[in-house]
Amino acid sequence: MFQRIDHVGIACHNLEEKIEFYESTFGLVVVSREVNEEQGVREAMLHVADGDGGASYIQLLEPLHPDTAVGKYLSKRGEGVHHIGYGVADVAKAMADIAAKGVRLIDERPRHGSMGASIAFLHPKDVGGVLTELVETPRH
Ligand code: V0V
Ligand code: CO
Repeated sequence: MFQRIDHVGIACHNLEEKIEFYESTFGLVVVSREVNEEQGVREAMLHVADGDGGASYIQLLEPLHPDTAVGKYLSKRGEGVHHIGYGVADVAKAMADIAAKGVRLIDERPRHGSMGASIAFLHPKDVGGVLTELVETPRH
């Protein structure tokens, strides 16, 4: 079902500061920046590696407001790993297959994600405390 780890999402207070840290410490390069109003985030994708199933990234996330998914996470837990995004070939099919196994979907239908992807989240309480995202990248 999973092709690769597409990205690891990291919650932070200050996106520009964290980008600077990841660039200067690890030599990673920002390949995309977006504001996603629906998800309540300002985010950047930093390319890590290319593989057979596609590329992998670090996604740095700054909340647009305190009352958002990432804003609440920061106030409760502080900065750190927020979610794991797995690459899938067909997000709608993956959602149906996973829901059939009793895992709650947060999204009833796929949403707009970074770099034109279709994304959907699984509830962390049904995945051992890990917020899990399904990512279908656009076909070229
Ligand atoms: C919350 N919880 C988490 C969590 N966030 N557990 C693990 N990892 C996380 N990131 C736990 C929290 O500690 C609570 O557990 C419980 O879930 C309920 O949390 P809450 O603070 O009351 O918040 P809720 O229920 O209002 O919202 C939690 C959920 C929400 C996961 C439902 O954050 C959500 O809908 N997330 C999906 C959307 C999202 O995260 N968007 C931002 C990334 P206790 O304390 O009760 O035990 S956008 C993105 O990745 C994009 C655009 C992309 O990749 O392209
Ligand atoms: Co993500």
